[in-house]
Amino acid sequence: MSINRRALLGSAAAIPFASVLPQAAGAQGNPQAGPQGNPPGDKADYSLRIANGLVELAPDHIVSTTLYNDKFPGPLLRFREGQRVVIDIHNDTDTPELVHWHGQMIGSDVDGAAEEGTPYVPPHGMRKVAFTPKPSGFRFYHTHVVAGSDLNRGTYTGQAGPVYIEPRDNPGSYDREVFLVLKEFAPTFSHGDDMPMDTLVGSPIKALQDMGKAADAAATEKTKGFEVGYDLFSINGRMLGHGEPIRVKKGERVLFHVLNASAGEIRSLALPGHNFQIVALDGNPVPTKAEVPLLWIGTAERVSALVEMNHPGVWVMGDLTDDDRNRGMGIVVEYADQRGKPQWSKPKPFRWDYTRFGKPDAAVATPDETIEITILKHNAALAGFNQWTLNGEAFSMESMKPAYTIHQGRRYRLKFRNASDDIHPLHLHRHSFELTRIGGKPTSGVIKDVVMLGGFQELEFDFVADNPGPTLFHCHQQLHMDFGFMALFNYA
Ligand SMILES: [Cu+2]
Repeated sequence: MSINRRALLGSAAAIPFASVLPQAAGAQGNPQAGPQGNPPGDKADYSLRIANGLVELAPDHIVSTTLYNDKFPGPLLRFREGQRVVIDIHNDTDTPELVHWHGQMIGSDVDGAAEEGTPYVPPHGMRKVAFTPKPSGFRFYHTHVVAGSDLNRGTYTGQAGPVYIEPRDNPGSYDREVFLVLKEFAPTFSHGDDMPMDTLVGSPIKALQDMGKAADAAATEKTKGFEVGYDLFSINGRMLGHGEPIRVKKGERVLFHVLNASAGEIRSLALPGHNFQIVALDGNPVPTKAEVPLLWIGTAERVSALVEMNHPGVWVMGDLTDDDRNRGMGIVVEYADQRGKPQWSKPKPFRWDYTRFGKPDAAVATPDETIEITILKHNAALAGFNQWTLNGEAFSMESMKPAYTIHQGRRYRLKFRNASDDIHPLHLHRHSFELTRIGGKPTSGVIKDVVMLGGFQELEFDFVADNPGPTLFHCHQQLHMDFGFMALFNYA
């Protein structure tokens, strides 16, 4: 059965954000204008307004934060691949802002990272941006400013929203589409270390553990630095039990597009009695559509998964961590004609293995160059915050010195060695990459823009330098990127 997705989206009660209609109906962009850049005269297709506002997570849990268009998540923006869009970004706050178009291959001047040279949207000002969206699939947009020790800035706020770039061809068959945005609110600093266990396949590497131990021994501070914890958890801006349920019928095939919009948490998601068939990771179709019992989603990762509704009842689709789920990280899935209290049951432990979704033969192109990057944590080295170094260097926001020069057309392999116990969601701007080795296993065909690197593990991915302009690489944990875990690639 095939149903018009746009019509369904408009009628789906479970989605609290309506698709934003283009302001100028039928606006095709201006084919005469340049392909990218700042088009002062062009009429906007969309507008985003950055302002402080309130999110009602539940009647007794209303939080004040910075939002796009006065809601969380920000409006779902549906673009068409290859069709230029013009967006007015208004900033009603007192501080400069940046909107990053995560996962798109666009120019450095509009990508939304100051390190790449994107101009800020000035306080109480606006900036018009134009770009040609690509590639197709599930992307998102979020703020890219430094938060540092300010938990009212950066991705700790409510500045995140989904983007869907319509492909030229419609992939796969499903009855309807549901977007889920996972997000914590009310952040606080702590010294707790609640990194989830049993998340990723692969074993710690002894040499990396030794390197981590040596760094700990050399550190003047013996205790680890601040971490960020949260009081409130939500899906689509509502705590579990306080939003509209996802209403389904037996036999329906529902395509879930799940975005982890956290500032730094790794999330899990399970629906008792149901499996997820993974069709795309970070919006890119996977070569092997494997079924999994639950999802592990790193910060800023997206998972698109089909669920066949074949287990009638009223269920909690939620996070595996009881505390987080009980404080809101879940949504009710309700079959037609089913009544009663939503049921949860804890799934068996399941470790995420990206290679399950790769090509069976794992044959991969040979890179032109391999760059090795070793990641080290320096306990509480910066006024109580952990400092992060890549090959011994912490990124400097003052000098913004590029770490690597790359050449257009060349294929680069980045080999990461994680000498820390943290899982890092590694993100490359303006390019996609192909996983070539992870958790000790070779793979190919899995195309992503964020990937989780396990504690004391290694991973390798390849990217082709095919989008000239300064290009930022960083850990997507706000706390890590703000304290050194970034590097800039410049094209020769
Ligand atoms: Cu990190």
